[in-house]
Amino acid sequence: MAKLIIVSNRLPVKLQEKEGELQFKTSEGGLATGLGSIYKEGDNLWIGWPGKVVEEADKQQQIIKELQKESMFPVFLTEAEIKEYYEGFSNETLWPTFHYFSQYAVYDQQFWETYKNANQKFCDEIVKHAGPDDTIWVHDYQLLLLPSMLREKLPDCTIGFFQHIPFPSYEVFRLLPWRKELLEGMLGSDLVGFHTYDDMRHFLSSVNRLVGYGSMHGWINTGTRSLLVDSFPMGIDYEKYAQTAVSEEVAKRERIYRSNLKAEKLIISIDRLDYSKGIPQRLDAFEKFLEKYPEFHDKVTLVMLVVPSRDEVEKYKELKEEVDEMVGRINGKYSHIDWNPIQYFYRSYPLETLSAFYRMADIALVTPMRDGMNLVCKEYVASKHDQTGVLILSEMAGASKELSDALLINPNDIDQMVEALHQALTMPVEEQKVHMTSMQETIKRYNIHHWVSMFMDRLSYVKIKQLSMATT
Ligand code: GDG
Repeated sequence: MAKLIIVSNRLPVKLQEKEGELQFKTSEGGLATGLGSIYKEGDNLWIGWPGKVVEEADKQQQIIKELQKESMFPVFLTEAEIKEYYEGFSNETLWPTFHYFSQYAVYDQQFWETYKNANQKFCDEIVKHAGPDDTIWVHDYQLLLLPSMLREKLPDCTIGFFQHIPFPSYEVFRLLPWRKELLEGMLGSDLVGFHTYDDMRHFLSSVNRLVGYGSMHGWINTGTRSLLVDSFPMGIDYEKYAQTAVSEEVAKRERIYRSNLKAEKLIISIDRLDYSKGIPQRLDAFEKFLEKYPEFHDKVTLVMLVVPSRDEVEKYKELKEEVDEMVGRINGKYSHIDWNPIQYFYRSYPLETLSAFYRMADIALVTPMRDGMNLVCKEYVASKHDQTGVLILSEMAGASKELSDALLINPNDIDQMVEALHQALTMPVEEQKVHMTSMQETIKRYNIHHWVSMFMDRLSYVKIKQLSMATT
C-alpha cells in the first residue's frame, strides 16, 4: 500500500540520556501535532535527525529499535555535520539570507559541501524505505536539495516540499553563491509550498531569473515535467490551546502569577532568541513608552520569555548579551522596590505556563523583523477565552496577512510601536472583543488540520493534473 513519508531535519522527539539510559519524549511542536494524526497511520513514517550526536554503533541500534515503535527512522549526523550543515549552512547562511539579514550571512564553501552531503544522507535513508507509489513530504530550509536528489532516485514518487521560513525577494536571494543549485534542488518537487503569497511570488521570480523557467498560475514547466507552487498559511491546533487555557491547572497557575505580579496590565512577549524576532527593537519601544507615558509606571509589566536557541552560533551569543544588557538597563532605570517593568525569563516553559501567560496577558507584543508565519500570535488569540486582549503584530510576520484585526506595526518604526502600546492599553473592552472574536473565527477555521489537508489535497491534485497533461 502507498504510504506517506514525512522528512524534517529534526524528528519530533526529544532524546535524552539519563544514567546511561536513552529516553525519548515526543515533541509537542505544531508540526508534530498537525502531522501526528497521519504519520502513525498504516505504514506512514517520519525520517529525521534524532537531535543528538550518537556515534557508537550499539547506541544507534538501540535508537533505531526504539524509534521504530513510533514509526520514526533516524538519520545520524556527525559532530562535523551538525557544525557545518546545520549550524553553518542552514543557520549562518540560509537563515539570515531568507530573513533579509544578508549582512549576517556566512559564505563558506566547506559549509556548502557538507550541506550537500547531509542532504544526500537524508536521501539515502529515505530511499531505503520508499516505493514508487509513495508520497514524500519534505520540510524546510535545511533540506532544499533533497527534492531533486529524491527525484533522481525515485522518479515516480510524489514529492511535496514546504518551507516554514520566508522566501526573500530575488535581489536578496541572488546574493547566495549557490543560488541556482538551491532552486534546482527545490524544483525536484511536485508541489512547493510557502506560508504566504508574497513568498511564493519571490520564489517564482527567482526561478524565472536564475533558472529561466517562467510560470503560469503557479505552474512551472521544466521541459520534462510540471510542478506547482502555492501558498498554505500554517495554522495551530486551536482546540488544544483553547482547552488548555480553560483547564483547572492553568487557572491555578494564573492565580499564583497574578498574586505575584503587582501590575494591573500585563504585556506578554514569547520567542526563541533570534535576531529575526526583533527583541531589541521591542525593548527599545517599551523603554520609550515608559518615558513618554509615565502614568503607566507601576501599572504595566512586560513579561518577556526568551527561549534559548542556537547558542553555538556567534550572532546568537551577541544577541543574548544585547538583550541582557537592555533589560538590565531598563529595569535599573525604572524599577521600584515592588515593581519591575520587565520580568525576563531566559528558558523554556511547559505548555501550561505559556497558556497561563497567554490567558492573563492584556496585550501580546509580537514584533518580528521577519517571520515566515509566527505561531505565538495565533496561540495567544486561541487562548483568550473571554475574547478580551489586544494583539500587536508586525506586518513582517506571515500571520499579519490573516490577522488584520490586530494592531499592525512596522517593527522598524519605534514611535508607531509606542503608540500601538498606548492604544492597546486604553482600548475599550467592547472594541477588544470585536477584534478578538473575528481573529478567533479565522484561526479556529484555518487550523493545523486544515493546513495539512490543504497541502495533501493539493499534492494529489498536482499528480492528477500531471497525468492529464502527459496524455494531452
Ligand atoms: C518557524 C518559523 C513559523 C516558545 N516558547 C516555548 C514554546 N514555544 C513554542 C510556541 C510556538 C513555537 O514555539 C514557536 O513558533 P513560531 O512560529 O513563533 O517560531 P519559529 O520557532 O521561528 O518557527 C515561523 C514556524 O516555523 C511554523 O511554520 O511560524 O515563522 O520561523 O508554538 O508556543 N513552547 C513551550 N515552551 C516554551 O517556553 N512548550
